Amino acid sequence: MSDKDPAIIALMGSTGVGKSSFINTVTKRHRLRVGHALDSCTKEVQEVRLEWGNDQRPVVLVDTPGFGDSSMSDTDVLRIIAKYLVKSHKAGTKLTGVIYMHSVIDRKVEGSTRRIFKVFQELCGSKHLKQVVIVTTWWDNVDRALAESREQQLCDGETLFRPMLHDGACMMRHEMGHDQGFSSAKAVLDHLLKFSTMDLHIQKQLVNEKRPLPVTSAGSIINQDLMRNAQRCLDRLEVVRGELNNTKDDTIRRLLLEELRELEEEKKAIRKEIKTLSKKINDRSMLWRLLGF
Ligand SMILES: Nc1nc2c(ncn2[C@@H]2O[C@H](COP(=O)(O)OP(=O)(O)OP(=O)(O)O)[C@@H](O)[C@H]2O)c(=O)[nH]1
Ligand SMILES: [Mg+2]
Repeated sequence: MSDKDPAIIALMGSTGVGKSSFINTVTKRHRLRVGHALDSCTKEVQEVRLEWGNDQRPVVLVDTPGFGDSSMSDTDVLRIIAKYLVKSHKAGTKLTGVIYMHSVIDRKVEGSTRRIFKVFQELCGSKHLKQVVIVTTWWDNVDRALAESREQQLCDGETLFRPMLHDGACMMRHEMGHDQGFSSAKAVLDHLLKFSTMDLHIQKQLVNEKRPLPVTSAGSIINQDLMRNAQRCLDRLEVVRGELNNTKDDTIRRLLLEELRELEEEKKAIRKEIKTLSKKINDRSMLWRLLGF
């Protein structure tokens, strides 16, 4: 890498944790749109270029759509991120660091948070974890002692951040403080800019091994969830249809018909997600055959 090549740092995480805000803080300008209501905000990958530090080092911060979006599935988000990573890998522009953002406002670390982090973990792989920082946000919105105890739990929990931290990633805080968060964001960037470039696990799997997205380590987590949901949906459809055939009670029939309608909608949504995850027709028809869709 020459000195002129920009250092590329990607930001990932759930929707609303403050990825776009972090970039705006770093640039000291409102370059990216941030969310205001409950709706998710960033819908595509956006690169923000800047000159960083005394030596005006070129840096590109890569904003990504958040997982758990109100209008996009996690499959859509993973596909958008994967597409960007493949394109940049093929163009020979490698990443220098990755930031995973997590809000300390999350009272409980629920199933979806664990799943999103697992996808992220698999996307990174186990090499170069020194170049990954888990950044906690929203410190100003939670009682300090409570936020600190949550932070401790996040590091201690066997299944969440601990394995990644154990393998070299680090955890840092992004706090508003007296300068609207600039110094804490600066500390994160300065830390990552010490490293040279690297490939993420998913880039190797998609580009070098030419794997389709559903059979990458990250894609397969979403794929398995889709399969489970599809199976549950199909099983329930069968039960509801059976019950409809066996009952004459109008009230029960109305309820069953309502459930049938909802299940058909869910089946349609799962089918759409399979289509998103598996662009190649062969992978897709294999999945559909498997599910009897
Ligand atoms: N109080 C507080 N608000 C924050 C913090 N970080 C972000 N916000 C607010 O949270 C909202 C969402 O922030 P964004 O930066 O759009 O979040 P995002 O991670 O980019 O979300 P997506 O684009 O949907 O993935 C905005 O209104 C921000 O002002 C924080 O640390 N503290
Ligand atoms: Mg955003």
